[in-house]
Amino acid sequence: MSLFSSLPVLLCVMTVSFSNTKAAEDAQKTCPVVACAIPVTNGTPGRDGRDGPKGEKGEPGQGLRGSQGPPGKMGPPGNIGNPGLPGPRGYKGDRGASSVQTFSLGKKSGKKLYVTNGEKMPFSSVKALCTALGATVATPKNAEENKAIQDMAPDIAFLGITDEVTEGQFMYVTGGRLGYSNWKKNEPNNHGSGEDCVLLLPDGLWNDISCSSSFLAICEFPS
Ligand code: FUC
Ligand code: CA
Repeated sequence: MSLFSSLPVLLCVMTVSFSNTKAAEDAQKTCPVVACAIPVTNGTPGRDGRDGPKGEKGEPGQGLRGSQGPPGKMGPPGNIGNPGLPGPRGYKGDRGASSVQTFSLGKKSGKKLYVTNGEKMPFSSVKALCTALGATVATPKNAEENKAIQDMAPDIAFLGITDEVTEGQFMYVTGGRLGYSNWKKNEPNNHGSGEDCVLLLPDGLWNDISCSSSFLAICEFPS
């Protein structure tokens, strides 16, 4: 094969190198050598164009509904509620120490200390009160102590003396027979259904009385 006969093939190959089909056709029309023996094939596809605008939202699908999702997060706390109803009444308070503190607790050397809460009560309660204080029921063992109790007592008071063990035989509740007494005239008389306890009257004299009657409680601490 001569160099001349191979030329049209080379030219045709050159024309199909254009980047678009229109340019290739034009080139084919203007090609000076039309007796091209080899048919020109289509070129490779061009690059993709840009994305088009977004389409409209589609209709809901017809498939099966999915399972329910988990519960959402807990919401914020609610507002504070209304005040509740009043509570039940409380228990009665104790007596407090004010009655004891009403009296001077200054204690002279060699003298008993007498204290009272100012309350009247049966003799059994007087004994219980004084025991609770670590004391005993006020009991004058001589005229001086009788006067000391008389001076501090704001009312008729029980003394720590009874004849509960043997009628007519008054003794100290702490034990022992009386070594001092200050009976009022015609006392003790064991009046009525019986009087086994002893009162210190405002004038300092004594009267026997029922132990279930209520009178002032006075306790004593030893000297
Ligand atoms: C006198 C006293 C009694 C009692 C009576 C009302 O008889 O001896 O204890 O107080 O009065
Ligand atoms: Ca009496």
